[in-house]
Amino acid sequence: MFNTSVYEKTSRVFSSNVRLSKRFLVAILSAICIAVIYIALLSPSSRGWESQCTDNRWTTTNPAEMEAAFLVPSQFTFLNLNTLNATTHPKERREHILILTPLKNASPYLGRHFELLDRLSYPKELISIAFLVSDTTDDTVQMLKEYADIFLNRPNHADRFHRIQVFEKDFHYELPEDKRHTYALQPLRRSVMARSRNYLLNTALNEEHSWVLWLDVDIVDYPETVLEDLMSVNVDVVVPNCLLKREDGQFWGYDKNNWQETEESLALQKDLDPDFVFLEGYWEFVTHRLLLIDMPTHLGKFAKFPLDGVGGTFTLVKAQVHREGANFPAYPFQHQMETEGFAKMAKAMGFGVYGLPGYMVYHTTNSS
Ligand SMILES: Nc1nc2c(ncn2[C@@H]2O[C@H](COP(=O)(O)OP(=O)(O)OP(=O)(O)O)[C@@H](O)[C@H]2O)c(=O)[nH]1
Ligand SMILES: [Mg+2]
Repeated sequence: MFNTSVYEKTSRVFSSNVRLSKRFLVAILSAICIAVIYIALLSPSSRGWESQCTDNRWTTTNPAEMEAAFLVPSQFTFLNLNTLNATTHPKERREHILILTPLKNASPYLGRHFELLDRLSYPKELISIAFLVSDTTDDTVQMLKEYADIFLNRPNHADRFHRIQVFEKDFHYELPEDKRHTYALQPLRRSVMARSRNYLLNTALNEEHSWVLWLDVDIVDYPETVLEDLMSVNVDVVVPNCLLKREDGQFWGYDKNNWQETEESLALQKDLDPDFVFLEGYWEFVTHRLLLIDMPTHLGKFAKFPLDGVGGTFTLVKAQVHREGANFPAYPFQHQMETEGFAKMAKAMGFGVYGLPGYMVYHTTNSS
């Protein structure tokens, strides 16, 4: 016989068990939700730290170290930028210079590059060096770490550079070595170089720097006093004459991106599409500009000529020029891109751009 009271009792116990396990389930689900929300909103990776860190080979991925690195206390800073100048007394006034070099597969040149930097007569404690390495397949980054280790840890403090930084940013731009100087590919190549230079500049320039030197890694000779010499010219942007030392001992003009507009070159530009990019040193299109390498060299080292375009092999810039916004256009600006576009931009902003045909620096020979 069916016992109703037992049934009722059992069903009461059963339903209270169901209520209990429902509560348990709700509790578990809530705990899971809270954990998920914590992970999604509060964990380090959600604050963009992981992506920032993994961007950089040298940065730890250990969460505790990341916390320590990024959880710095909030800060207040007051800086009087009015006193930050680039003057003709750079050593006395302790003016810092930032030497910037974009790099790609540069390991064969790094030894000589650091040897020349080491020889500079400008005080090392006023020199910061920064590299931007892109799309590299050789051991450039490893070598830079080793050089940085040497030059930052020398026993004598006066022999140590102030700072060495290496940044890596890939643009996935691959071009066969034999096509690098092909005319039709130059706007694309120059646009990638412009982006590299802008990344480097925007990452490395800080409130210490009065001067910026753009220096290609394959410049193989220049005078020890080059920084003081170029600073003494006291103009916003200045370039020496970059020649190529040939194996037979002769010298040829190398950096054709240092130039002055002429009446003919300006007339030519009037009828062209604004997006047409002028390139120097190509028979495919004659620009009629006056190149620094063709200017008189017998007037002395410091005879200066106004320029409208510069290259990046060896270019000294008062940091103020970059700070005020002149950078490297990755698009056609007044028919120019990258370093030549930078010169055009600096001129448009009212800065002075000059070249010294009698002051020589030398590019490596193994160039097309
Ligand atoms: N970041 C970056 N640097 C590059 C790239 N290509 C060249 N570089 C670096 O930019 C500087 C100038 O490049 P070069 O290849 O010497 O250019 P160039 O002097 O016009 O050409 P060469 O006659 O072959 O020397 C050097 O320091 C190179 O290592 C690139 O795609 N990305
Ligand atoms: Mg070169």
